[in-house]
Parts: sequence; C-alpha cells; structure tokens
Amino acid sequence: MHRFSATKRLLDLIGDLPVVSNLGPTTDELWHAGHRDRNFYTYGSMGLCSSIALGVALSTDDKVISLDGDGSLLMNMGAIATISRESPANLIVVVWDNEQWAQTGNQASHTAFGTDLARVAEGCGIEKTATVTDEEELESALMQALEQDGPWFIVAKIREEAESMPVAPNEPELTLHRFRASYGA
Ligand SMILES: Cc1ncc(C[n+]2csc(CCOP(=O)(O)OP(=O)(O)O)c2C)c(N)n1
Ligand SMILES: [Mg+2]
Repeated sequence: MHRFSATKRLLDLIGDLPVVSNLGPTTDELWHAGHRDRNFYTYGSMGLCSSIALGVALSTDDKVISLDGDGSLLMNMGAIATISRESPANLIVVVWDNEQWAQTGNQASHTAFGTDLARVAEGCGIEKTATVTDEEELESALMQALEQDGPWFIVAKIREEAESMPVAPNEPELTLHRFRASYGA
C-alpha cells in the first residue's frame, strides 16, 4: 500500500472530520490529496502529531484522525500511554508504518526490526487496534473506527514510492488559525 493513494481513500471516507498530520511526507501527501480547512499539518514538531490530535479529540465530540509516522511515534512512545490514560472515544490514530525515517534519508526504523506498535498500544491499554497491509483492510478498519467508540490505533503498513511529492506550503500560523476558524474559534 502507498500512503498517497491510501490518504485519498481516507479523505473520501471521513467527510468533514478533522485530520492532524505528521511532519514530512504525510503532510505533503495530505495537502496534495485534498487540502481542506480541517487539515492540521504539523511542521518540524516530530513526535507531537498524536499528542496534538489527542488535545483536539478532548476538545470536540467529532471523531479526530491522527495520521502519524512510525519514526515519530517511536520518538514519543509515551504519547500512546497518555492516549490510553485519557481514552477519548473519538480519537483514531493511523500510523503510516514504512519502517523507516523517510524524510531524513530512509533510515530503517525499529519497526523494521520487530517493534510492533499495535502491540505497544495494546500493552498501554488500548483495546481497539488493527494492523492493515492494503487499502481494502484500511478502509474496513476505518469504517469500524468511525462507527464504534475508540480510541482506535491502526498501524498501516506502507511502502515508499520512488518519487516523493512536492513539499506542501509551510504555513504554521495560517494552519492554526484556519483550523481553529473551522470550529468557529
Ligand atoms: C526532534 C526532531 N528530531 C529530528 C527531526 C528530523 N526529522 C524530521 S522528519 C523525521 C523522520 C520522521 O519519521 P516518520 O515519523 O517515520 O515519518 P516518515 O518520514 O517515515 O514519513 C526526522 C528524523 C525533527 N524534525 N525533530
Ligand atoms: Mg516512517
């Protein structure tokens, strides 16, 4: 499965629901797949995507989708335990697991050597987990996650494409105000 095509499929499923995206290729591809007011792109703040999504989930009744990366979550694994402790029923974490730190030169991450982030989430107390390897499995896991209470933790195994997407505009302040304004704040 490739992230760009899977991202487009995810956007088709979620309507107007908010998405928080990991820095680097995840944000670039989300922007190209469908820039929208409810996309909260993170820039540079590695490891904080799911923590920011947790904060959003605790502030709204909407389902909130975090599009995180394996390398970033590995750097801030405590975020998974905090998500379990707070247990927001409306949070859906999707980890694009390419088994590498792609943005900085495709160095192999721990998930290439046996670390299983879905089992880490289970160990932290998150009961609703899934590991998916193709778009059909991802779509069915997402549909379940959209219908049933979470928190959900979905590891999506992906392969990097040879060509990376052009970098999305770097607009942190605009992103913050646009996203807040979409909630009337
Ligand atoms: C604290 C910190 N350390 C290092 C970086 C450099 N950096 C940016 S993206 C990235 C890799 C992220 O890996 P992953 O979350 O797996 O996303 P991928 O690039 O594979 O999509 C790194 C190391 C950073 N931005 N911040
Ligand atoms: Mg990665």
